[in-house]
Amino acid sequence: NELGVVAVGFSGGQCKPGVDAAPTALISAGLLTQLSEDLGYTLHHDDTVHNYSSLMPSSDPDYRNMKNPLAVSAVTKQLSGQVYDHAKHGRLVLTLGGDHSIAIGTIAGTSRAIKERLGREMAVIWVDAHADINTPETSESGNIHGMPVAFLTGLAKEEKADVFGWLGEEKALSLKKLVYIGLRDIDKGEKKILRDHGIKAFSMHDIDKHGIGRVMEMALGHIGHDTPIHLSFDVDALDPQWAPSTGTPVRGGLTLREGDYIAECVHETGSLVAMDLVEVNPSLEAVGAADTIRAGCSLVRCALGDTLL
Ligand code: DIR
Ligand code: MN
Ligand code: MN
Ligand code: MN
Repeated sequence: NELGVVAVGFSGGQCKPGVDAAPTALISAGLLTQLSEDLGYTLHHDDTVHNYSSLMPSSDPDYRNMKNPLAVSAVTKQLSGQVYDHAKHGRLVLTLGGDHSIAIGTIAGTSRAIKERLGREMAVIWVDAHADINTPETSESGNIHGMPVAFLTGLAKEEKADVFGWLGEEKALSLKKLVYIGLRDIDKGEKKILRDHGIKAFSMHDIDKHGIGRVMEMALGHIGHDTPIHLSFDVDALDPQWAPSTGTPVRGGLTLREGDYIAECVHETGSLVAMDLVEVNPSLEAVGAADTIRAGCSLVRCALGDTLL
């Protein structure tokens, strides 16, 4: 039960400060202690919340409509190496964000390690109110945390090495191995991408219609038995009632139990190889920060094997 932990204090994929403080808040709430003492993991952690300050460019003008392109690219490139170094040893990798742009690094790192170790393509379960599949051209905000899936799947391409060109030709993630859960705020350009490519997605409508139990059966059925799974969990998938302290809250989301249930089902597959928990922003909604942090800790514990009975 070896667990690699990477704490990423980075907020440059969106415009609100504070999301960089999430790893410290989650760790101070006892998350890592619970994972080692209650769940029995052997932790591999450098006891550092990385802010990648040495990688920050002195100037970072918008490029192809992207904000902070050099910073996000440099951080995610470095992070992909950190995650890869854990995953190549067969460790489960937990990354505490940070905004969701960091998934460019975590998924690139896990995907490469799984290909090398097992000769397999992994699947990604992306739990989020948003699809984060904008290309620089379809994005209305220019925020890269709305684009990670497009870069990872090759829908968005860029030659420049210092603007995600380092991702290279080989796709980190196949569109066929991607499943969304919890969607409810999708930009117009993203809807067209989801439709045109037939991407598997379970929106809040599907959860209302079938219930979370059936939705998880269908989502895991799509991925197929015995496929390594990277779970990328944006805390804004939860309803703001449970997780108000996040940059882009959207009403009508998952209950705390539905979120935990998703994580529990992924654990039960025995195929989880990595998890990201992102977009907790303790500086927003001061009153709700403690609830949001508590919800984040609960999601991680459930994905890592905590059970009710
Ligand atoms: C929006 C919001 N689709 C964008 N995305 C967010 O900026 O591209 N993702 N908030 O988590
Ligand atoms: Mn997201
Ligand atoms: Mn989101
Ligand atoms: Mn939107």
